[in-house]
Amino acid sequence: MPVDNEELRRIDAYWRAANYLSVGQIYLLDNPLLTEPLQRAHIKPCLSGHWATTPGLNFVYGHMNRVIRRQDLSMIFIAGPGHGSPAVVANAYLEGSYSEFYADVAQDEEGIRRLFRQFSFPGGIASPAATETPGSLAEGGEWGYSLFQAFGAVLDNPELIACCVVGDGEADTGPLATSWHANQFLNPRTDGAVLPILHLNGRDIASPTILAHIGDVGLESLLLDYGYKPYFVEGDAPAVLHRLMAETVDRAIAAIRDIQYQARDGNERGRPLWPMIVLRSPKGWTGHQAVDGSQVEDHWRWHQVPFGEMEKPEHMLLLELWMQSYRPQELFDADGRLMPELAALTPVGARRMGANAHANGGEFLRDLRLPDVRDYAATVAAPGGITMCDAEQSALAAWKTMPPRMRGERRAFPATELGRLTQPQRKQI
Ligand SMILES: Cc1ncc(C[n+]2csc(CCOP(=O)(O)OP(=O)(O)O)c2C)c(N)n1
Ligand SMILES: [Mg+2]
Repeated sequence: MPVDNEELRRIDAYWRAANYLSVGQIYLLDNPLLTEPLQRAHIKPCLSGHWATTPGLNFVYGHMNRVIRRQDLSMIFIAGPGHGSPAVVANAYLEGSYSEFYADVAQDEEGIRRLFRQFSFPGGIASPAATETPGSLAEGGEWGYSLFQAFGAVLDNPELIACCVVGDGEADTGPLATSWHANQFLNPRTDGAVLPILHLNGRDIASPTILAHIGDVGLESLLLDYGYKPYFVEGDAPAVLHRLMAETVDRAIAAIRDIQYQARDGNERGRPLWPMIVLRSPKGWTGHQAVDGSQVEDHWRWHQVPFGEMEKPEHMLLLELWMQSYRPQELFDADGRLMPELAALTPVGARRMGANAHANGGEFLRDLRLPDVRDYAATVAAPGGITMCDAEQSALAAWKTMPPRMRGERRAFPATELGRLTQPQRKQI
């Protein structure tokens, strides 16, 4: 479906709103709508948080909202760079799911003040995205597991799509580097899909990352060999990138649907090539290029809090100019409510990524009804194990096991199947 300019203009405004709320969470205690000139008393005494990954996460979230709304998708958002929690929280707030979970953080000026104050603050919320963040499965402070979590989430959930942002530094870790192979466990007939977004912002904290520096040709061959068709979205001019991203996301979702339709119609064509997106954007995008004469954009100085020492008037001015550059008066009305034309950009109800039941712990909880282990007590002379064969079948069907040595089919085995195998058969897989 073609993307019209008016829609892109509004997506850009939504992105600015998310960026504004993200900077505010890192810096502000008060004066949330900048209705008066910033003063030291409006700034947190101790600054913490991560900015540089945040504009990229906001960019992806806004574009996923667009495709969810248009195609009525069930999608969850997994942030590998979960240290960019200001983005995850800002988007849950903008779509309304945050205020539904936390009524005191309402969608008005006082709610924005509380949203800002609570971030990484005594008695408030953690600095990384965590399970307390609506729609967040990950404990985002721990780097490296996002992709594997995404694949786990879609097993046996044929309608679900997990959008998983992978940081390029994260991609250099052992757990993440091996998780690419998890697409081999997906059955497009019975499982959902993962849409990985490899976010190449060039660095982890300070060091250049491997995948950002092997060139597009090398990266494409690597990803193709892993079973992905990468679509590249690269640049730093927002207007250009919004169009490219919107068109690319549409193509990627169409490719996922094609793989699933073929498989579900019984027309599997061998191992599918799953779509993914490579997003190359600057680290610290939309912030200042330099502070005190030192480069910060696209630089490690942007990774956490780009500048402190807020008693310096020139730093106060930098912060004010930075936040005003998002033009908050165009984004929020005088009461602090998101402008209706921007609020209309989010999906509604359970389609909002912050409200999707698949990513909100507890909504799908059911007890695993296992037999009493004491019934299996036995005196053993050497270390042994407890049989799972008699556990209730429905509990075992949900329990997936990936045997480490696989000579046969590459897939996740329900424990029910493993339970039926004889010892020699188990050795075969
Ligand atoms: C297992 C683990 N090791 C180290 C860290 C510390 N850490 C936090 S963010 C970060 C760099 C992240 O780089 P990248 O994935 O490229 O994300 P970016 O911020 O560049 O988007 C590191 C090393 C961590 N959170 N978890
Ligand atoms: Mg990075």
